[in-house]
Amino acid sequence: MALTTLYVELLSFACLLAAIHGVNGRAVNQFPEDFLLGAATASYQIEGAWNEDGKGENIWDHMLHEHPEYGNNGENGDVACDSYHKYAEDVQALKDLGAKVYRFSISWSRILPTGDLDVINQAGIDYYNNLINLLLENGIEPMVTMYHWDLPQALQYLGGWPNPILADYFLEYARVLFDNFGDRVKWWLTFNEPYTFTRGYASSGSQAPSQNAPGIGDYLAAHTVIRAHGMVYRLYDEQYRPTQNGKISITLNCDWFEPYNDLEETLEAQERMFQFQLGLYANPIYVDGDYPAVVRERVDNNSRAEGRPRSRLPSFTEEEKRMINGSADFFGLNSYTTMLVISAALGHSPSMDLDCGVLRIINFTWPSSSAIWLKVVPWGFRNIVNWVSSRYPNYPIFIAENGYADTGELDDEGRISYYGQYLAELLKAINEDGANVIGYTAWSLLDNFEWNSGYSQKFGIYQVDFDSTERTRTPKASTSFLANIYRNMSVPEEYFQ
Ligand code: GOI
Repeated sequence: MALTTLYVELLSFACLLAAIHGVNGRAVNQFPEDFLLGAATASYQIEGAWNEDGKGENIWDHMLHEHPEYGNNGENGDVACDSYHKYAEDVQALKDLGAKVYRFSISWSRILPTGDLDVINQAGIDYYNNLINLLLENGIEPMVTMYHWDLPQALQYLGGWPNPILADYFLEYARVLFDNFGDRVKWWLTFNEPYTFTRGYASSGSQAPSQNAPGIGDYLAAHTVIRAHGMVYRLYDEQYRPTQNGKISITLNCDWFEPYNDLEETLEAQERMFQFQLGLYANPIYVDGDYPAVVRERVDNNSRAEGRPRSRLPSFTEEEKRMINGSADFFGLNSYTTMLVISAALGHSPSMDLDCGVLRIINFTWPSSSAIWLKVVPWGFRNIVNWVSSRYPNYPIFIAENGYADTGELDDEGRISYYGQYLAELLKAINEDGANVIGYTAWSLLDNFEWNSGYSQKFGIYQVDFDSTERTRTPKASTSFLANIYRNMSVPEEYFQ
């Protein structure tokens, strides 16, 4: 063989290697060895038993009982998947899926029916102890969300999250969780998607508690939530980490925002959208203890123009900034889709929409799901993971939610295609772009109560028969598809072509 030929051969061999292997020498379709793959749920969406064994009323119970018209055909979470009684079947489903981690949430009012320490409901503690112990017996790590939107109604009577005292109540609740479960739970998330649930103080008819105070109540709620998160992180760090040695963070939601065109003002709008949705929370926690400059400036200016004596966006004290800055062990991210963004003066005055000044557009030419907001845009997932990885470096990322909605069929080709493509893009971000991602919990283990959409939108890897009192769980086609990925720790190569 001529030397030149050998050289060409070597060169093409090297190219082939580069195609198969990413930046870190692992095949691009392979997850890192210690990567945690699993599934997620939330208390109100699956447990049911809304008033059993001493559980107190929460804001979703309250809102949907008072206002069934805010739900889908009057549906609510009174029974849901009945996981309060059927948790052993959920654990079996996780085991069959080959999940290494189960992300679930604890219902605050099942543990503390009044939200305070005057009543501690032992039946509630027993329920979560049974679940946690069964998970561990089956080799599945519990990841606990402390708050997935189900505030004790008793605390809403105090005004809910806009009332700063809620941070103190949340701290005491967290202490009860660490005391009772922290010996076995090593993964904690304080809040799920504060951007989403603080909408409950901005408008009525969708998110509980349905309080109409746009541009004021939502910022006040966010402020309390960020303080509460920081306080709980410091509590864990100082009093529990030395003996319990777990990890604690928050999970924030952000989809990819694709600029509608390449005008400078559109690129600025894209940046603003990221900062008003993600930066509002991530900047204080992961950057410098304070709100992003663009958010501070725009809300302050608008507040002044409205003739107010103070900004609608509160300020942290220097002590609070120090407490909040760096209050996370990793970056929890929920992401589902991509939207187009363009600069626009929209929304009523006052409102966060008007402060932000960005129109989000659903691109109806992209492949759809059964949820109008959820378009299947796998490349956007790679983009948002890389955006988070570069803007908030030094923090490993845990994808706490990602999933697809359909109408519940067992032969769920759409879900298979979604997970195949999205996980392939996630692997490209990890293995080709160098993002440090440590885990992924698919939303959701089960078809469940999808908030305002009730039982009409199905996100489950397992089907649940809501017409049967048994709430029978049945694997879908996607169950074995994901089980293969979870077992092999790799995504089939066809999703990389
Ligand atoms: C998670 O939230 C959540 O943690 C889980 O509990 C949940 O089960 C899972 O997702 C699945 O949903 C038409 C701007 C009406 C404002 C079109 C742009 C309303 C409002 C399109 C775009 C749709 C995931 C409701 C995050 C709430 C669904 C946040 C996704 C809001 C719309 C919009 C629209 C818009 N969102 N959620 N929405």
